Amino acid sequence: MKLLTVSALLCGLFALTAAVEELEDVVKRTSPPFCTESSKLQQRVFIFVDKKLTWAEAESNCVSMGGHLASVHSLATHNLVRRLIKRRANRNSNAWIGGSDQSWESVWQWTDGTCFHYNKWLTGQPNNSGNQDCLQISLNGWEDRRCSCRQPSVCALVLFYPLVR
Ligand SMILES: [Ca+2]
Ligand SMILES: [Ca+2]
Repeated sequence: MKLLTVSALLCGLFALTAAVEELEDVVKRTSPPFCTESSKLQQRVFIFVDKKLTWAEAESNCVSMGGHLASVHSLATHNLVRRLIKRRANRNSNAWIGGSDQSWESVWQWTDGTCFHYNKWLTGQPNNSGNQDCLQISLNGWEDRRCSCRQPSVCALVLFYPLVR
């Protein structure tokens, strides 16, 4: 019921971009200095964008909706995003999510500022082949890919911040 209500609300807001998706109870505790820890206190909604964009264009598109490319902090979230892609794309499409090592090679960061603790790299990845700095979520895991490639993407919008006393 909650999902339907939220979906209806967000569909109204973001009908141009994509269908609104799954809710996830996630994460956020402030933890200086470089990244923010996740917690179960935050709700996010994931949106599949079936337009072929570069990684930077995809992030800008997410920001224009008030979010970022999705960060993924658990196998459960990875699986949730994969289910979303399968359902919305009607195929097992690859997609951009919010990780990159553009700032420092081999130091992966999420565009939403959360800490990059969890990963689901496929065997042999990331390999930086031909200078690959952006994170693609593939069917069974993650790969680094050239940021200029164009493909669908997954945004995440924070719906709820708990009150901090
Ligand atoms: Ca790289
Ligand atoms: Ca690669």
